Amino acid sequence: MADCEDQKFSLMEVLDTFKLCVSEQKEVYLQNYVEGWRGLVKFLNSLGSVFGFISKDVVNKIQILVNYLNGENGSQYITIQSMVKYELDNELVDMTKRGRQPESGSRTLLRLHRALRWLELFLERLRTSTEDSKTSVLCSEAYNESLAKHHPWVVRKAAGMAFCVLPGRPAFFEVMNVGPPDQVVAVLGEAVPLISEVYTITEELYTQHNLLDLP
Ligand code: 1PX
Repeated sequence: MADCEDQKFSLMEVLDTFKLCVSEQKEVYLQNYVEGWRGLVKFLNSLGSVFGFISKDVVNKIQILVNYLNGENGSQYITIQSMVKYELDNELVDMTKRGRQPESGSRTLLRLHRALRWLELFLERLRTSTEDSKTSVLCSEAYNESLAKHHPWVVRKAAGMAFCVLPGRPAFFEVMNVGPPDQVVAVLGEAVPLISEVYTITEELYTQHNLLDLP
């Protein structure tokens, strides 16, 4: 029973995790970042097996990062800033094509980082949506503006098909588990700037080190 409860998504929980992500020095804690993504995976899983191929990819990427965090050089992976520095200083990142380091923390996090932009755009659209808005439309607009440009045709096609079976806005709000629609909108109003802050800090870090196109 307790396990079942553990699996239940709550937007508040994700919000709390993202709140803990950013340090006073504006560094991003990898542990909290990964926890935030774990929460989002719970949400995806509660939408049904059509989304399985997406959550599988996220779980795989979370696992790669967790392995670094728990590995012998875990102390270098406390923040994404320290991770990037450590991996670059030690030539642990494939910069132009995948080779000796195909699963560096930096390239793995970049995939989640791009997806975070999708999430930011999607949640903002959801926040300002009206009762008759279609989640599938909001979702694909956000996708086309962000992640889609990094995905090959076949992934875009599969994503588009998954969007079509998204529940409608009322059911979607229900799964978020925060109460009536006006409360969902209020929580989204809190969540979007937080996610946006984490996104911006990461984007600046990756821009500064010229890492936005890691293979
Ligand atoms: C309160 C609402 C919360 C909604 C939470 C939903 C979380 C969804 C998270 C989606 C994360 C997608 C991560 C994708 C990472 C990625 O780009 N991976 C690709 C590249 O990886 P590689 O290692 O090969 O370089 C990989 O090819 C991806 C495969 C899976 C397909 C990804 C489709 C992404 C669609 C995003 C929208 C999700 C819609 C969820 C509906 C709520």
